[in-house]
Amino acid sequence: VPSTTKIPSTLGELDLPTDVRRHLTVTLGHFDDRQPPSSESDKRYLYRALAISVRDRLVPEWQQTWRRMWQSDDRKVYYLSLEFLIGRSLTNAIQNLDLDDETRSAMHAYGMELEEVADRELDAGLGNGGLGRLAACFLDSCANLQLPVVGYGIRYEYGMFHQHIKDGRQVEDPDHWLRDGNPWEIVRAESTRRIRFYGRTEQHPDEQGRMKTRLVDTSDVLAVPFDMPIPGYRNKTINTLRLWKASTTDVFDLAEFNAGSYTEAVATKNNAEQISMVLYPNDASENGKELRLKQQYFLVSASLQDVIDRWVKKHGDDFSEFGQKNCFQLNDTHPACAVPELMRLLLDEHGMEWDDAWEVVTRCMAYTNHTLLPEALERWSVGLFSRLLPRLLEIIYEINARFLKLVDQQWPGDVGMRREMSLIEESDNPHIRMAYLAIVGSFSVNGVAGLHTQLLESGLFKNFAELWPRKFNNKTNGVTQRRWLAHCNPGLRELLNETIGDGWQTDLTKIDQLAPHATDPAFRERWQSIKLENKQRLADLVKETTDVDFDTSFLFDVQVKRIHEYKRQLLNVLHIIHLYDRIQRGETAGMVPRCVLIGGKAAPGYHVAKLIVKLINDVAKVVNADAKCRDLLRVVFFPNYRVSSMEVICPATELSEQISTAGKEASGTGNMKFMMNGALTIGTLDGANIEIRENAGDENFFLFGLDAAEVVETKKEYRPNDIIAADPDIARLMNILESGTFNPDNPGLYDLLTGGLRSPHDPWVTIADLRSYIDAQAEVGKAYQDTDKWNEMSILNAAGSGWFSSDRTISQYAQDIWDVRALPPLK
Ligand code: DL6
Repeated sequence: VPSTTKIPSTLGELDLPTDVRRHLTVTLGHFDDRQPPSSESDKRYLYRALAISVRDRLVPEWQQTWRRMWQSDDRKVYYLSLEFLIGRSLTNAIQNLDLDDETRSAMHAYGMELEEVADRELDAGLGNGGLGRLAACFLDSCANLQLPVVGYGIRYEYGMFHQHIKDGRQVEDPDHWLRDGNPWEIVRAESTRRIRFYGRTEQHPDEQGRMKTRLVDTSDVLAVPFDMPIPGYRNKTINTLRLWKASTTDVFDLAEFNAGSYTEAVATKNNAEQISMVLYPNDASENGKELRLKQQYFLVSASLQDVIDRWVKKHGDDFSEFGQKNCFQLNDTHPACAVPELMRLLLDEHGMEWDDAWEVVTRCMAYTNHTLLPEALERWSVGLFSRLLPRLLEIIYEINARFLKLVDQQWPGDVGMRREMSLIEESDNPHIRMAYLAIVGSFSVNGVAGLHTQLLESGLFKNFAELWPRKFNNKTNGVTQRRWLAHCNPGLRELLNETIGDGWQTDLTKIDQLAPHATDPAFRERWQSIKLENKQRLADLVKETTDVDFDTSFLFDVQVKRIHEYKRQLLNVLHIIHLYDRIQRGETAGMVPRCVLIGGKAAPGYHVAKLIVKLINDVAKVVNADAKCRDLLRVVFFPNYRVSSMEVICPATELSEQISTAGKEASGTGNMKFMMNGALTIGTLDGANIEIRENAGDENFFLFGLDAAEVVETKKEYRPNDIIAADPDIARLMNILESGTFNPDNPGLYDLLTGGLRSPHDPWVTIADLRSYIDAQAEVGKAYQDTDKWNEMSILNAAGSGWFSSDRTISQYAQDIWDVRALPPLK
């Protein structure tokens, strides 16, 4: 479309109901448009027709935003991430485009509520957990702030697995989220890129006779881009998430096909397409798989080529300003190959010299770290790298050689320091340390919460922080209040709008105006009745998915996140067993009735995490079947926890469990979603909990456990068996667990877990924190009994959540790291 052409805000003259009908019958060829739709499949057709109609309404502004982006010479940002945990798009688009009334009445014409239709959308589960969901929140905030940011990721055919529970155990099913098609994507085949794997390097003279390196005999795969719109909030800005799908270079090997080797010919295609077939379902472990490295390089190479191609069209081969005008934010080390790949493109394909190319690279790369667990730091074997990406390995060696000279200058003659800081970990099977590569190649390195950044600087990356103190900075995470409050908690949204105006939806700092209302009895009553409605909505969902009755008069106590030892779901279970023990012994005075919900996925290869899932289910089974517990305790393991279930869980939660071993959780973001929705936190001094407590007020936070420094001290002389023996409550609950109460048919099943708890080498020091946790839970119970006080604390938590908007986080990235401004209006 020529840039002068005015694109109408709706395509054609059709109103929404007519448009839906047209898409249902003409675009989708669905002939049965009876009202209301009679089958599940009819409802899915209706969802798609509505989604396409909404998409029609954002396409014109999407095109305009794209033009605004490229007409300007201002700096651009590319957020490179192997994960974008988007969830659902329809209700988000409806909210941000202000189409609620229209879409609602269009669905009424089909005898359907909007929510019922929207529920047919499958989550885009292209991420594991925190890191992927953060990327999605960030894109939302970038669009809200109208920043020139493009997200780059992979269009996995299968997202995060679907978890179902069989006999208490996690079973994984493939998540074919694209099975009905994806109305939100537009394929841009014209921007397909070629990605080159394997092969070998050779030297050749360029036009000026300089020796240059080139890759030959490679095995190539195509990267085909699919664009997804990221609508800003009512601001006519629609940013882009570009997801790459792998495709073969030739549909079939014709020679083989003609020779009758049909299977072999098709295998080539399948091999190539495997790269974008499935998301690796690991959050913080299991590195080293060849296909995973292929995915990483595939994303990085396609995205860099995309950006460079656009640059060359405008600036030719002059890259002198490329570093000033472009910035790549690496979401953890997964896209760290961007450092040597950009070097390769500049050196080998655009004729630059090393120093100039390095200057460009180190001006435009920035790295975010998301984990303190050393086992989660990526390392790739040199052997694998040399086969798969031989030219990149040569470049990494050269980067390392030059970097080690700098280390020598800083610490002359210190061989130990060279070994410690080298990008190559030397051994019989040497490995590349991807975090070090990312640090050396970036101008900025950030952690995701205050404590996390401090611990990176003083621990994991200490030497680097000493060498380059100004590279390191903190950017405490945030979440988008538009999804995690306005959309998921309509009752609270309306109350906030009425009380403090609707400005908080784009500026969450305004939510502090709630504080004075915390002591107003009438306001507290409304606050509580909204919570009650949300609890009923969750109770219905729990009943539907697990057949357990949640009583809405009980305290709703929730822990949802990936299942991992450091997150200590086990600590939560031990407390449940303690309550169960008290009930059995009739010691229930002052006990507040609770519904405990735990949800999350365990990595399929993580045996201990899967055993924890089984234990939670077994404990739930015993508790829920026990008549004595009926009035005091209910427990569920909520299956297949995902973005769309959190949208129901978090508005209903009253107590948010953030109980990781201090010093292990980088930040957490679920903790922020709960806080915004008025939950109180029981938590350790870990990750962003510390900042949550500061903002909510110490008196509105249930603190327990060792802090990070105390954890380190405790580990020096840790004797959990002594703690157990000295504390009758703990001794009894351990005895209940160890005597097979929850596994009568499977003796010894939980020995691995109980052995871990009792081990002096337990890295998570669960028993050390148990007494303090039980006591803090008792405080929670007491506080809950004073309803007025509890509501006051709840309101003050929401009022203190302004800091945790991803708009704040992204403004800080934009100012301190990216140095970018809002998109100018269209010329
Ligand atoms: O920064 C987002 C999120 C943090 O909130 C969590 O604390 C952290 O565990 C998570 N990290 C990962 C680890 N993946 N890697 N590497 O998901 O990041």
